Amino acid sequence: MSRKNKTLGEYIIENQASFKYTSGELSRLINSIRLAAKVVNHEVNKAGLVDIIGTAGDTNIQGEDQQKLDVYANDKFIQTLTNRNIVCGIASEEEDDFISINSQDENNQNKYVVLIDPLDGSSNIDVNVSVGTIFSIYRRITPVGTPVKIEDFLQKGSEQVAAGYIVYGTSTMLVYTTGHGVNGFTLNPAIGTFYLSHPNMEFPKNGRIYSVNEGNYTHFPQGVKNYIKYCQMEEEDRPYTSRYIGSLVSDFHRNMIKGGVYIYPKSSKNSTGKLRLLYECNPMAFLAEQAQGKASDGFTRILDIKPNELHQRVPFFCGSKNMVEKAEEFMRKNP
Ligand code: AHM
Ligand code: MG
Repeated sequence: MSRKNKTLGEYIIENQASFKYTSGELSRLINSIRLAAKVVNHEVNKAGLVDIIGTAGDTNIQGEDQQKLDVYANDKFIQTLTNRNIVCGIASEEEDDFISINSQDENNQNKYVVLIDPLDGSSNIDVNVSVGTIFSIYRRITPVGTPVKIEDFLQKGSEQVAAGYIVYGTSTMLVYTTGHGVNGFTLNPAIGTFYLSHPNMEFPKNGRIYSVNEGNYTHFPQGVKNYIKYCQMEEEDRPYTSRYIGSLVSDFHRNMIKGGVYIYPKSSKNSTGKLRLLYECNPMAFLAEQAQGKASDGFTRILDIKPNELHQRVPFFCGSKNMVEKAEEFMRKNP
């Protein structure tokens, strides 16, 4: 990658004026995510070399094993955001409750809360498959200078001011939006700098990839079963190709570049699906819409759902607009 590409730091400064609120606080916040991403990237990349893979012997609120790297990434992001005194609250997949940040400064004027999945797809870590970090940023709704409350976190996705992900893949990328399209930055590991490599990312309107865990097929709603059969049918530009990494960030990233749909539906075993609304689906939905794609729970726009709890789960249909709409058509007929 040549030096003429803009760095993420330069991009943030140049585009600060286009943010809805221009105090520079959001820029500092994105900058601190950039910093934590580099630290986590360093650790993820040496996962095979040192004794860091495996479980930490603990479980998170959903009763899942926490991998050591989940814990590490969680600590790093929380540490960075806390130390730099930028946000007033953080919610994380790895924390049972939200964290209220008491600034040293009595007149803490911090306005932003961050919701984060520090290391998504962590079952892929010990087999050297891409994992990711997902983040979502809101302005608090309770008065500045007071401790944050749950309602600061339970805002509709449409209220997000920024969202993004980091994919730790064959190369490490940070992809984010502040509501003015989606831009992707690739890390040059030799010098530790992110460069703008994918300006104005957009989902192709149509795609030929469907990403769904077909192992759960028998438990899927009839609408999803019929849509999968439709994808496999020998007709027009079909059959489509099936690609499922089991790492939301990576599946989303590939589908945005190549055109495709990601589906994690409800099932007879799990009435609300698996993915978490606040720190997985909402940020991805915001990115999808900013990239001309679409995201719904099969019926309703994800960003319009009013959350009622921090770790709420929701069925997720996300990707190329026409593909999501086709899947929704099947869902309406056979919910
Ligand atoms: P996690 O937050 O525990 O890592 O779970 C989320 C992940 C997504 O990245 C991925 O798309 C999905 O779970 C895969 O689930 P499954 O193995 O059930 O197909
Ligand atoms: Mg996750």
